[in-house]
Amino acid sequence: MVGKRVGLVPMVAIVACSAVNAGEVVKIGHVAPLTGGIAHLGKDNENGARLAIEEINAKGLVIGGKPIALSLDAQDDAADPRTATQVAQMLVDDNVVAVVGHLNSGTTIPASRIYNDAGVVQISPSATNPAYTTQGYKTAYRLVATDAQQGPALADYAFRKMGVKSVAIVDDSTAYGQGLANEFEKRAKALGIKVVLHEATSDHAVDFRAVVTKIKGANPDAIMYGGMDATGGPFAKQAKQLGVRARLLAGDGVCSPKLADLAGDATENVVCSEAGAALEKMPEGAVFAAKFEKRFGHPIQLYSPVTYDAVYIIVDAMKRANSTDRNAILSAMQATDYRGVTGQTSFDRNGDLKHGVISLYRYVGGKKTLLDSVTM
Ligand code: ABU
Repeated sequence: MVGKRVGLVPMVAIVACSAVNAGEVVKIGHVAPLTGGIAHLGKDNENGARLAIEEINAKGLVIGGKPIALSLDAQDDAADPRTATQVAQMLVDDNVVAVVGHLNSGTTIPASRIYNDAGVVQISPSATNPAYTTQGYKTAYRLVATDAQQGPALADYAFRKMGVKSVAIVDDSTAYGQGLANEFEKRAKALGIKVVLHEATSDHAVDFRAVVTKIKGANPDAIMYGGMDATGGPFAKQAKQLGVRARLLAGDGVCSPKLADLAGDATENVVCSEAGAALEKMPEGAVFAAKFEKRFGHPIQLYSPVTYDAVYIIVDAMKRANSTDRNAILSAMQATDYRGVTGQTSFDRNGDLKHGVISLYRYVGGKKTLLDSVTM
């Protein structure tokens, strides 16, 4: 059994005192960037997982006849692929039974080899690059749709609902930003949208004036930005400042409430997607949002409902396996059929959702407003 015994309290007393003094501590890892430009998204993910663990512990968890206390082993990978693999190895060595993470595709994918080698279930709540689940790793699971769904959904919306006929594409050269931009480009071209240029920047870029000037010269109907809000916000702002009137299309990495702070009134120009159901369409979305805000003192950003469900899905696997052993959890994962805050979760044979959803938004008065939902 993984974990360690706490103190020498008799078992009867342990059970009577429920999870507060439970005998067995079982660690679940969580990894996301807690430093750097997207730390707000990382903390949001972490807090979703934390809320689930606190609830489960408060209710009391018994597995294999033993009371269990869950502990969140929360780590920072700084959105850096190398740090991600180091942190993954540390979590494996620290005997976590499963991991929720990582946030970025560029960290989730390299870390997945380490979890696979150790037989540790990994559930990414937000990495959308399709390659994560096509490596043949039995440990890799994902709770959002992929960019092979998100990119085409954005292009379809731009073409059919916004009348976009020409587009400039800019990506941040990451596994996520570049991958999403490429998926968007493929569908855009198939629809007959003219791609006037495709430029690469970086996920640390702050000055977009050169690329924006180039785009201005090409005068497209829309710009598609593949990247996160930390760079997408300044990009949108600088485009507006330089007089670009094209609409800005972006994926889930940009589609946060914080975009309104980062892009100012240029936010009104943005149409973005989330790789999951909209909070208002989730069966327990409003209840979750209220609980989260009460606990942490601020609203959710993006994928905290997903990390919350990820913890419950791991615990559901533990219950069905009647074990907290890594291998037993892994064996039970594939048969998951769990109804949580985000809806019903079951996995295909790669570990992807059987039924992904893409939600499309715009910003009205700085607030995300749902435009459309597409079931894939
Ligand atoms: N899906 C958006 C952010 C995470 C990532 O895939 O890199």
